[in-house]
Amino acid sequence: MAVTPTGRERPTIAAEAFLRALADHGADYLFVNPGTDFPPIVEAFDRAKKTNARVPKPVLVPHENLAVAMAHGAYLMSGRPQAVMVHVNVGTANTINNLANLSRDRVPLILAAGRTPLTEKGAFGTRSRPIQWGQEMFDQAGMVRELVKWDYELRVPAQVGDMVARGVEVAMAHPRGPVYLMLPREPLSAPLTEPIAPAAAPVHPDPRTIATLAEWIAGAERPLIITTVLAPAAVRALGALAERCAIPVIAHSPRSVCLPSSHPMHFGFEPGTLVADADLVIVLECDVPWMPHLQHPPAGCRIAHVAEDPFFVRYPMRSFPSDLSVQSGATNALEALIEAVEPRLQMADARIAARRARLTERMRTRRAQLTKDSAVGERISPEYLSRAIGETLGEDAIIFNEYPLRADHCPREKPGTFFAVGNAGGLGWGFGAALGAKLAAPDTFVVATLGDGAYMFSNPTVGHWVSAAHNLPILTIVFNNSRYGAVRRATLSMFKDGVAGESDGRMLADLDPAPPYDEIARAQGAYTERVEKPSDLPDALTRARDAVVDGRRQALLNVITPY
Ligand SMILES: Cc1ncc(C[n+]2csc(CCOP(=O)(O)OP(=O)(O)O)c2C)c(N)n1
Repeated sequence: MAVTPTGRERPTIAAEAFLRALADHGADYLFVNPGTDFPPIVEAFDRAKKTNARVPKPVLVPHENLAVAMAHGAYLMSGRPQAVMVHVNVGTANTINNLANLSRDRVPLILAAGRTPLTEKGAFGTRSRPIQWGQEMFDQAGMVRELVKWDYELRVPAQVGDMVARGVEVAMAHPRGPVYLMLPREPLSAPLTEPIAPAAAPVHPDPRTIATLAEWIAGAERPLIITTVLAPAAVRALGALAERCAIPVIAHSPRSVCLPSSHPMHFGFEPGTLVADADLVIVLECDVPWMPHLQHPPAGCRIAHVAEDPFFVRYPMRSFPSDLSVQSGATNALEALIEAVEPRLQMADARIAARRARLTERMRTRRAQLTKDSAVGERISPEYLSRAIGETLGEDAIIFNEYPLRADHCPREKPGTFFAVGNAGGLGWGFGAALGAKLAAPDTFVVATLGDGAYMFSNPTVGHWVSAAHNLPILTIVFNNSRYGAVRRATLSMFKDGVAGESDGRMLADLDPAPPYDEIARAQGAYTERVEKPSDLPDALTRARDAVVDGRRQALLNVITPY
């Protein structure tokens, strides 16, 4: 009950219970883009302000796709479930791009949407605008059902707490992922009693499969681990296992730091000859370990898949061979493996030492090549830019990369300091994810490295507004090559000798004339520079970092880098 200014008691409405249930289940924020379905939510937030009820902090985001990206970034910082609420079917439609990214990245999100009022007259909250007829759908959740684990519509107001509890439970159950709730105005504004509820446990490996894999590791001549995304605890465990057993690690299409760059077993990002030579490949939390049309392990090579969901059951087609599946979170699996492998290594010591020596030599060659590739040239190459970012911005900078950063050249030593757009590849993710990370971890220095195409997809006016309005100073670095490089490369990879090749694949890939991104962002209050000369780059990066870290101001570098 809340008390009105006239002393009258107000019964709690379902929207208040909804917000409190979100907070009770660990949602610190509700990223919102509202509409005519929101009056009960607005009322509930205002009541909470008055009564000091614990509810998520409301974060207004003027585009739904950016709101979902922010939730993604906040989760990567906090590990806690996130919540977004949007306007009925049309707002839901605008979330789908980043919802695809977040779904493939297994981020537990409560995506809530209003639903047009169910009734045409009579009930409190009934239809009051013509659009509320047009916005009704036969199956609103059908738009997102392929991307969410569960969906539910509030029909009985008293169920709202249980509905949030169930939604969080499903979202947090491994493998994690988004769920979708629909909240029509009438039940959301109805009076009721209150909620509360549970949490889901991580997945542990079967000891027998771990024993088999430990046996295989101990007996292997040329083992290899390929991974894509790991939590910080798993990075440490992987570092220990790879070091102890001299197993090279490839981070294929990585979405997190998988191993510190300087780790002696970090062999970069392409499976290449290592996979073609291997006699044991451990595919660790990795959906696509190699590109079947380019390479594959040799016949007779043992292949083990270790992941929360080693079968990637939500992928319609995926047929990498497998001799063993270990269904477990990576940290639990690696820790169990380290224990199980040790007693089996006595007979393997000489073999491991010989392999370590071979790999050390190979690493020397690799490092020399990397130094050569990122050397300063006449123009700013993406390799040089990536190295300068890694070296100048410091090891604590948390980088959100939407494609252009060359991971080979950007040293990342600490787990949790690099994240990349997921395999769904929905452009328009990085800027929002970086803003969400800054919100959830305000004391960190957050950097978004974006292609000029990706930056435009991110809805930059909205992003810079969010940065200013919610006081979220981050550094955005635009890799400006005035083109969709990826589209051009794809065209040339198929039609280099076709007519498209004659114009260098520029058709549909050209972004000239490039807008003055720096001037536009400056008009929205950012510290900005346009950087064209390689010699200017380190100082420009330092000034931009200082503007963000010391000046607490958002910054943008428009770096001209032809590629
Ligand atoms: C929402 C969405 N639309 C289109 C694409 C297809 N796409 C993939 S990469 C790319 C170009 C990216 O250009 P940019 O960010 O400038 O990076 P570059 O390729 O030049 O390094 C496009 C359009 C996509 N991934 N997502």
